Amino acid sequence: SDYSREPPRHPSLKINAKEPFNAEPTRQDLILSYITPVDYFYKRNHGPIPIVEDIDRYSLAIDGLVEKPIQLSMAQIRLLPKYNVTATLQCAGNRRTAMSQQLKVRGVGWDISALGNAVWGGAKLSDVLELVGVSKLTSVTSSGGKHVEFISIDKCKEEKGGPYKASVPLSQATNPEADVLLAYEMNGEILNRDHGYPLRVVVPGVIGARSVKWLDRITIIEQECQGFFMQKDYKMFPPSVNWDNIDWSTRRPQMDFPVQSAICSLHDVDIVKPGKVRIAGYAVSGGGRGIERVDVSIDGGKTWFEASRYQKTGVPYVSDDDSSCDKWAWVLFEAIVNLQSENADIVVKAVDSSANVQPENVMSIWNLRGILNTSWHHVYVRSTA
Ligand code: MTE
Ligand code: MO
Repeated sequence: SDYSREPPRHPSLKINAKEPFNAEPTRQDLILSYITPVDYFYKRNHGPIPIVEDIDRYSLAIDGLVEKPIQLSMAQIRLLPKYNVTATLQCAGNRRTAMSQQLKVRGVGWDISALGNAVWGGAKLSDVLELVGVSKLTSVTSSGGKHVEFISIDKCKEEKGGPYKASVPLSQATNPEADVLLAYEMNGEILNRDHGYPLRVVVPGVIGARSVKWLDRITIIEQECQGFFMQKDYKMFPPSVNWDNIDWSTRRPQMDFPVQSAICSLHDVDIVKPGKVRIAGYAVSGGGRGIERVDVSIDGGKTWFEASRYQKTGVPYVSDDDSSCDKWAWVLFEAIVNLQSENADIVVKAVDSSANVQPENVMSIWNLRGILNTSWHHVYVRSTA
C-alpha cells in the first residue's frame, strides 16, 4: 500500500494512527461552531487516500438487479436536483479509548471527537436509483428485501487489498425522506480527497462506516453486503463475547447510532478557578431522532440540571420540529455552573426524542471491538483559588 501521496492535513488534528490516517480535532476545536470546518472534521480511513486524477474520466456504475445498468459521469450527477443536508457523521468507534481503559478492546483509539457536523451537498440516492428503473419508496415487500451496495475505489487490507464496501436496505435508499445522499460537496466546497473526492455516500443517522467514500459502483443485491466491515466488524456484541467464542454471524451489522453526548470544554484533570465554569459539548442521536434534553451534573450524577441546547444561533431548538431544526444533526449544549468543591466529577447524559437514555456504566455496554461507547461522559476537575 502506498502512503506517499496523502493530502495535507491541519496540524492541530490529533493523529490516532498514521497509516491508514486516522485523526480527530481537539475537544475545544470540535465545538467552536455548529458546522464543523472541513479542517477540523475527523478523518477515518482503512487504506491510502485514492487519487482521481482526471474527473472527466470518472464514472459511477449502477448495476446489479436493475432493468438497465448505467454509468454516470460527474457532470450527469450534478445535473440531478441538488440537496444540502446538514448531518452529523459519527464513527462507531468514537470514545473507544475510554472503553479500552476499563478492559482492553481492539481498534483505533479515539477520544470524544470522532464525529463532525457538515452540510453535505449532492444528489439524492432515491433520484439516482430512479434512473435505473427503481422507483421511489420501494417497500420491503415489493423489493423482496433487496439491498443497495456501495463499493469504493480504495484498497484496504481487511478486504485483502479489495475495496471498502457497505450496504443499506433498498427501502431506505429509495426513501427521499431518509436523505441518503451521493455527496460531492462538504460545507459548500468541493469534497476533498480525505472525505471522499469526487463522490461519497452520506447515510444520515447511521454509523459513519456505512457512508462509503470514493464511490466507484452502486449495485442492487439480494442480500446485504458480505464485505468485511458489514460482516466481521461494526457489530455490537454483548460483554460476554470474547475473541475465542465470537460468532460473527449471530449479530446484525450496526446501522443507526444510539444517543450520545460528551463534554468538550474540559479535560481530566483541568484546574479551574472556583466560581463560574462553562460546561459545553455536543449531543446527537441516530435515526433522525432529536435531542429532547441534556442533563449535567457536577457531583458525579447525584443531582442534575438541564443544559441549554442550540443548533443555529437565534433559532430555538425544538427536537423533531423539522421546520426549525436539522433532524440529522447534533445539538451543542451549554451550562454555566458554580464550582465550589475542590474536586468535581462533572457528568453529561442526553435523552433523545424517543426517550432513549445513555447507560451510566461503560462496562455494561463493553464489547470486544469497542464500538458505541455512549456511557455517561465524565470529566474530573480540580478547583483551586
Ligand atoms: N469509505 C471508504 N471507502 N473507506 C473507508 O475507510 N471509512 C468509513 C467511512 N467510509 C471508510 C469509508 C468510516 S469507518 C467512517 S467513520 C467514515 O467513512 C469517516 O468519514 P470521514 O473520514 O469523512 O470523517
Ligand atoms: Mo467509523
